[in-house]
Amino acid sequence: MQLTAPDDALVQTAYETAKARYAALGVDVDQAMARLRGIAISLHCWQGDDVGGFEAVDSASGGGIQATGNYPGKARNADELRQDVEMALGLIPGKHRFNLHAMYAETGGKRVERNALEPAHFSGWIDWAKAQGLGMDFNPSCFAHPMADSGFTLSSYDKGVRDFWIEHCIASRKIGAAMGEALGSPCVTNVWIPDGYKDVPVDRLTPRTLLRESLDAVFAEKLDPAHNLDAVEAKLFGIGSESYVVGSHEFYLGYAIANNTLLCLDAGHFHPTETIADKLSSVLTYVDEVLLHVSRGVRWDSDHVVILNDDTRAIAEEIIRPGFEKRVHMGLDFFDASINRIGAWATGTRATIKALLLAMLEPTAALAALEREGDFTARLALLEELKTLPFGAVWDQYCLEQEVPVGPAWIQEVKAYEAKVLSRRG
Ligand code: RNT
Ligand code: ZN
Repeated sequence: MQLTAPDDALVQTAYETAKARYAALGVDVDQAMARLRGIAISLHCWQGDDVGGFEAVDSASGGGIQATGNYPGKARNADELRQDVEMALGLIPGKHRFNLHAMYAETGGKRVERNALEPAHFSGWIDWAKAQGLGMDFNPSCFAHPMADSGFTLSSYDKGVRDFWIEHCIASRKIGAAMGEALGSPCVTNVWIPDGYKDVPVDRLTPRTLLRESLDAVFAEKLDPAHNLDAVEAKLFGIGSESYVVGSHEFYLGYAIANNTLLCLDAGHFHPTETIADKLSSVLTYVDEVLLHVSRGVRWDSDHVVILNDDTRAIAEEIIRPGFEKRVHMGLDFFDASINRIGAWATGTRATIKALLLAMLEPTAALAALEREGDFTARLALLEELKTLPFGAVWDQYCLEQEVPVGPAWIQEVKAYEAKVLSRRG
C-alpha cells in the first residue's frame, strides 16, 4: 500500500464531476468551500503532551480526566509542543486557532504559582501565534495541583482554596484578554473545574451556592469582549466525581443566561447516549454564543479522537443549517496517548472539517421546504441519497487548494516526522 496523494489532475476531474452532481441539487460547491475557509477551529494544546503541562512541578492530569497510553515522543517543553503543532497545522486545511491551558506557562524554570500568572508568562506563545497567524483561546487550569487535591476548587468549603482558584481564574481572564488584544481576535477563556463527589452527597446545594459566588468574583471585572470572552463548561460526571458534579449542565446553563457568559458544551459531558447537537438550537435561543468542545466519548467521557461519525456530523449540521458559525466557537477536546499525537490532531481536526463541509453541501433549503410541506417521505429519502454523493472529491479538492496533503498522504508525513523528530525524544 502506498500512502501517496493522487495526481492533481485526478483530483480536479473528480471534483468537476462532483460539482455537477451537487449543482443538480441546487448546491453551489464553490460557495460551500468559501464558507468553510471562514471557519476556524481551535486546536487544543493538551493533545500534544497528554494534558501534562510544563510547570516546574510534577502534575499528573488528575481532576477527573485521564489520558491513557504511552506512545513515545510526546512534547516535553513548549518549544517541542509548538514544533508539533506546526507540523499538525501543515496537515489541516484552513486557518485555525490555538487553545492553551494555563499550566503551559513559560516561567523560565522559575516556580510561579497559578494565581500569580501574568500575560508575560505567555509571551512566547503569543509571539508564536502571531507569527503563525493564529488566534488563541485560553483556560485556567483548575486541576492537577495540590490545591485541587480535595477534589474541590471554586466550590470548596475552604475559603483559602476558593480564593486561590478565584485568583487563578481572574489571572487567566487577564491573560486571555492580553492574547486577544495582541492577536486582534477575541480569546475565549473557558472555566472548567472538576469539583464533585465520588459518592452520594447529602448537601447538593451549598457547593453550588459557593460556586456561584466564586464565579461572580471571577467575572466581577468586565473585560472588553473584543479581547476576551468568558465561557463556563458543565459536566455530568468524572473519574472520582461519579455521583455529583457541582457545575452541572443546569447550573451553568442558568449561570450563562443570568450572567451573559458563553456556555461551553463538551460532547463527552452528558449521558452516554445524549448528544450535544440537539442542544445548540435550544441554548442559542437564550445565550448569545456557545463554545464547543468537540470530543468523542466511548461508553464514558473518554475523550477519544474525533472521527467523522453521526455525532460529529449532527453537530456540524446544527451549526451550519441555521447559520450559527459566528455564534459557535469550535474547539477540540480529546487526548489520546496511545497513538501518534500529531496523527491524533490531524485525524480529529480533519474529521471535524469534513463534517462541516458535508453539512455545507446539503441542500438545506430544499429539505426544509419538504419538511414544511409535510413530505417526510422525500425528506428521509433525500437525506439518505445525499450520503452517497461524491463528497470525498470535494474534500480532496479543498485540501489541494489549501495546499495540504490530499487523501492519506499526510500519514506518511507524520511517520517521517516521527522518525526524524519524535523518536529522538528521550
Ligand atoms: C474536562 C473538560 C475540560 C478538559 C480540558 C483539558 O472534562 O472537558 O475541557 O478536558 O480543559
Ligand atoms: Zn471539555
